[in-house]
Amino acid sequence: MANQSLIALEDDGRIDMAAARLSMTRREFLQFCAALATTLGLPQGADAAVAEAVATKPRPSVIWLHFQECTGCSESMLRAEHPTLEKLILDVISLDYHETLFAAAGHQVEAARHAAMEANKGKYVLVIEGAIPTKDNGVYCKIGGKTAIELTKECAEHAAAVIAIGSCASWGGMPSTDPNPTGASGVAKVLGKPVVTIPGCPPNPYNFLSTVVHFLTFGALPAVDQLGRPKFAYSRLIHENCERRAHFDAGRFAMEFGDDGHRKGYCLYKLGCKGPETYANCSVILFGDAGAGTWPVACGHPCIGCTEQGVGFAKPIHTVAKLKSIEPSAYLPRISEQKGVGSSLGSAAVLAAVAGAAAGAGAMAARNLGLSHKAEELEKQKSQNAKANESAEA
Ligand code: FSX
Ligand code: SF4
Ligand code: F3S
Repeated sequence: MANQSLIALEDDGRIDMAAARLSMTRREFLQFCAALATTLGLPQGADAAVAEAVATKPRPSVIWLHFQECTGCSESMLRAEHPTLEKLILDVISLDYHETLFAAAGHQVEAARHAAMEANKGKYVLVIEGAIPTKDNGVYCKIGGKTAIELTKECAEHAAAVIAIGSCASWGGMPSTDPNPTGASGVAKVLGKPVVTIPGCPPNPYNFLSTVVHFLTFGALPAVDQLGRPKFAYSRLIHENCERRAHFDAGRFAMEFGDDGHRKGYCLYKLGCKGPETYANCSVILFGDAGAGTWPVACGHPCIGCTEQGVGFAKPIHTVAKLKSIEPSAYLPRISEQKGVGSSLGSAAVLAAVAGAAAGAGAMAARNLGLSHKAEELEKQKSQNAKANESAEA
């Protein structure tokens, strides 16, 4: 059935302008918004609302604080392999304060934060990266003379929404590892109220982008689970959609790194893979933009459960996981069948239909756009080389 809402946007000049801004064609832009709506599990027709919002709505002001962390969240968001992802993120938000990216320092940068918060009072989104040390009145992390506790409370007071990005900000993550000498805690614990969390160490930037696009489109954050994680991304176990799952079901396991089973791509359960007790969409949308198969398990390393409180940074890496579901996958290929290389937007969309809301078609679309940019660059290079050869021969 034709999507009338999207067709209605065909002659809308604002869509052309937005596509040009993002160096996309109109088709790529609409395709991307449709895929993003699928990722978010939105009903049919919502893709037009997403496209209109991304094209026309004022970008929400974002205040981004850093506490105890490695800056991996910002790094993974801004250092994608190709320009599409960070361009999209920086196009849908107005990053008005970010300690790592700001050129200014000292009082100047503090003044910028105050000015942005004042100008957007009640409307800005507060993003917190890193854990908050709570021991000894929070003395272990101070910025501009204020503790992370004070800054969190001050900035959250007039925020329209608070997002804890990364496992550190979500519940303490790596800095809270036993014996947690600084009392590293998550944002919700410090504020005493729930916030949206996007765990992962680092988290997948597509999950942040999709969350912000939801806020931009509907003025509200997406539905979350009991730990504050958006359901569209964290409602399924990694194990449910893992490409090695057929080996698990058939009892084929790698027993040691580098052994025959490991080299053949067998299941990593016995090496300590925490996929069976970790909720996240890594096995569906993969990770980063470095090419096909880029997520821990595909690279041959067990999932350490970085998105799961009580698993990542809590359980030893090589202890076996608790099985939360033993039902075999209904749609992944059996081990006797050829496995494709990487996923396509089409396969992600089919997966969305089968697996429900959390398939991450938007991530696939952005990835494919990046790959098509790469293909274009290669083509350009080829024709330049051909021309150079022609003129050399002449
Ligand atoms: Fe690092 Fe972020 Fe891990 Fe933490 O990501 S990648 S230590 S979740 O806060 O910078
Ligand atoms: Fe994949 Fe790990 Fe599950 Fe094996 S245990 S199927 S490697 S998620
Ligand atoms: Fe983390 Fe496991 Fe995904 S280690 S990145 S949750 S595969």
